[in-house]
Amino acid sequence: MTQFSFSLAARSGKARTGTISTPRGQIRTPAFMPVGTAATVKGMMPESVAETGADILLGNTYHLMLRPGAERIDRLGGLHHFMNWEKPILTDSGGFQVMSLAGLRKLTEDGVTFKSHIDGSRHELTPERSMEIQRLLGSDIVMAFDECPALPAPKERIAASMQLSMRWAARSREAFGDRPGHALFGIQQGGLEPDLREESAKALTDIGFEGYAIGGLAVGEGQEAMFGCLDTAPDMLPEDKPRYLMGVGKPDDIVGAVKRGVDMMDCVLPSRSGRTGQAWTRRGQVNLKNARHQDDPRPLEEGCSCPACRNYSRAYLHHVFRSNEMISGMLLTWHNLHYYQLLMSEMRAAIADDTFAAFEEKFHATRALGDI
Ligand code: PRF
Ligand code: ZN
Repeated sequence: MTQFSFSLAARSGKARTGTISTPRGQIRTPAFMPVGTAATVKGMMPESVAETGADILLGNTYHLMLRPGAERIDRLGGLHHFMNWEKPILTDSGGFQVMSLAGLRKLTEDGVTFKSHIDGSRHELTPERSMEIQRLLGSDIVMAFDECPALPAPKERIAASMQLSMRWAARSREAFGDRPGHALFGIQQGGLEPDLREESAKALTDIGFEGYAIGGLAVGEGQEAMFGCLDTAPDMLPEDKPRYLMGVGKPDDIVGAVKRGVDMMDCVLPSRSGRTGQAWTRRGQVNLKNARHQDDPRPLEEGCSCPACRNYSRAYLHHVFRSNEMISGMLLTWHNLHYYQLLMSEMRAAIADDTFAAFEEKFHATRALGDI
């Protein structure tokens, strides 16, 4: 059986391209993971998600433990079978979602207790329970249980939270055990403080993980501050392991992160904005809600091979959005995920050719032209 492994094929500056191999298939890096929170990428059939070029999806411990329940998914054959996605799945560990979604929360050394945002019922998550849930789901890449403090926060608060996350990382490693073909990723924390990021990276590498995530960013600090942190944070993590920037981002965030040595990312943006009439193209963001599209027979993006652009006009996409038709979110989500995956494949090719700087220049020049 294929074990979990990562091999780097090429670099261009700090940008890297390679392949993660798992028993469920290969993940080409840099990789973008569409978000399938509730065992579905909203508005897309899984085969369509695969057609956009996605090699891996992200699922959520928090949502699935509350509904339909991890034990139930296990009895029904695991998350891959349940949602009809046989390629790799990475699951987030739950702590971040508890902090952003749950009602009434209590954080202790042991873990976090909280009230469900769905029905108000009480639940507990600890590193051990998070590892158990992610095992029941059948996740291929399991994330360590961590805490992500809201920024800005005083440095002492960020330091204490990071140190708690590092103790939880050690408990996650212990509870995960030995599971050939499955990987456990540690999560670096430490806010925007380089010395705390260093301390966190050292704690994680001492424990030892199959991959390393950069957590605690894209929480409202802005792109400049995030890039400032990413100028050094990826270099603190082992070179021979995948680096995953959690919850990022817009297309220009993704290009900037890859430039700084990030290999994997996930974000709800392409799917969520598809449901609110927002499209992402080479020329930047397009709002299909805008009346300027109502008589426009042209496709959303000239030259795009996705079904929304091949078969429909801007006028139609505008009409179905205005009419609240389900196909609106379906078509725009498809286009957005297609564009994100195209962006990733172009970056992989540019890194392989060692022309990433030229790619980046063209990426920004095309966006500067604006829509139309
Ligand atoms: N930790 C976890 N999940 C996350 C984050 C984190 O810090 C972020 C931060 N952008 C998104 N998702 N476990
Ligand atoms: Zn398209």
